[in-house]
Amino acid sequence: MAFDFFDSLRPKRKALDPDIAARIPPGQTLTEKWPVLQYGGVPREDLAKWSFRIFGLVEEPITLNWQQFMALPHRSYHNDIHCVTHWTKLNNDWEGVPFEEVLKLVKLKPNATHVMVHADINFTANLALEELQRPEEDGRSFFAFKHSGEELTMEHGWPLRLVVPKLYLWKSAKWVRGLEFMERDRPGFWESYGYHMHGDPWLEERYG
Ligand SMILES: Nc1nc2c(c(=O)[nH]1)N[C@H]1C(S)=C(S)[C@@H](COP(=O)(O)O)O[C@H]1N2
Ligand SMILES: [Mo]
Repeated sequence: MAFDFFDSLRPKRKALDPDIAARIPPGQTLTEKWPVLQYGGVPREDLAKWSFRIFGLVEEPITLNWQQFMALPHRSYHNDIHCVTHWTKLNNDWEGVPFEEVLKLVKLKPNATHVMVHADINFTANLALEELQRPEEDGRSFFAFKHSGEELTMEHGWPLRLVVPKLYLWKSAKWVRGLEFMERDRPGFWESYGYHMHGDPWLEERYG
């Protein structure tokens, strides 16, 4: 092929370390920054009025206030996040409440198989219960309140967001306010606009 002068001027993409490359799902590009994405505005949360509701197919629905939620056990997590808009951000350090600790607060009815995550402002995301109960090595879901040692910023979900590390980030509802247990899958907000019901970045489950 002839020497392409213009091509020779383009910055060459640095070859990625194979260990890093193996962590980038198909169709994704690395970002160092953390883009902010949501439908609509950033809610003004008020911790004094904040509540977290667990309802649907549970024996006894419960509502926790902020103090009660924060009294649950905390853990740190390290993971990579993948947005359906093609960016991947590696090595996120989080502090959060394990999903399984929240699940312990209720007794599920035997027909509960799916969860609708409810968040401000009128945001929902659907998940299979199974997805939230993956083994530790597969990446556990959690309710994050810190990133990089700092409280979440308002745009990234302060005071609390869900993090579902194995799925595209749209499932990781910011400003999360509750869980509704269901007997079948139902589309959440983005899913009702054509996003995939599951959303595995490794399978490129972007649109349904
Ligand atoms: N409450 C709420 N959570 C949300 C959304 C939203 O519109 N509302 N958007 C989702 C989408 S589409 C993405 S890509 C991620 C973006 O998270 P980030 O802004 O922290 O990068 O948040 C998800 N969580
Ligand atoms: Mo998104």
